[in-house]
Amino acid sequence: MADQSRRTFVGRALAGAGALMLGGCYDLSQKKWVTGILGEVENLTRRAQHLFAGQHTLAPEYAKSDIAPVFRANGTRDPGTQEYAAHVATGFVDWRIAVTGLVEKPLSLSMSELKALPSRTQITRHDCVEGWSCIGEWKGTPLALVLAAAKPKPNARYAVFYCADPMTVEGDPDHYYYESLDLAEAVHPQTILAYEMNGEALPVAHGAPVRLRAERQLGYKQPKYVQRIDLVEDFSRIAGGKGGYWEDLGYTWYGGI
Ligand SMILES: Nc1nc2c(c(=O)[nH]1)N[C@H]1C(S)=C(S)[C@@H](COP(=O)(O)O)O[C@H]1N2
Ligand SMILES: [Mo]
Repeated sequence: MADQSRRTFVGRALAGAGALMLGGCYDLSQKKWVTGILGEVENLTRRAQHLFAGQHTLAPEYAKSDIAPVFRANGTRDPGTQEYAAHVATGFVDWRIAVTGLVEKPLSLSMSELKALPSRTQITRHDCVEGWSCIGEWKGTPLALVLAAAKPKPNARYAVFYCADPMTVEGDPDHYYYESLDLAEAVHPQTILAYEMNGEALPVAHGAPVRLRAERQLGYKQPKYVQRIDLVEDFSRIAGGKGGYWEDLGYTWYGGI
């Protein structure tokens, strides 16, 4: 991230946070309801490309030998609610990811339904605006597949991700981490709902049971503990109106690297 002013702002905003550096294909599913999704993905991708021109470049991918021995966890490391603790205790069998809003077919997927979809594995570098990076391997379901299954309506422009971790926001006791991407970024081939990290189930500190990886985006655009994806035309009336928890506090909505 080369934006000096953003870095300075972030540095001030997070003073005391202590940026410690630590060493740094598709397989087809059998599930019946998956049938037809792949064709839908093509339509959706074409439409998104049309809306937002020329966005098909891939983020760099790395070798296994580049994987950081320790991947730093940042922000929420455990949502700490009773509900979340109950999910941890039961191995997330009841965790669901809902797809709502401007879709023809709202969905609610269990983790096993999500994992039954084709997956992608990618070794990428995570860049946080606080000034640290880590390379890790992520496996998950391309978000394009999930969105295509829900059949976005023509006026859907953004995917808003709602997370299970409460954040402290003055005057708003019921506020959770949230983020948003435009549809082009949402259906990018490296945008996945990741449920494995470095070959193991996603740890709690990194967003168990499922977090977003949008590899051309900064760290704060990668929501952990995702429970709902809402397709909207406009996010100006959601929470602080800026499209994400950190955006509402002053970060730019566009978090591309
Ligand atoms: N739900 C949730 N998602 C989140 C955050 C958070 O606090 N809560 N922090 C963000 C930030 S700023 C970063 S850098 C990454 C950190 O991901 P990691 O803990 O896997 O390193 O998660 C992002 N997604
Ligand atoms: Mo971050």
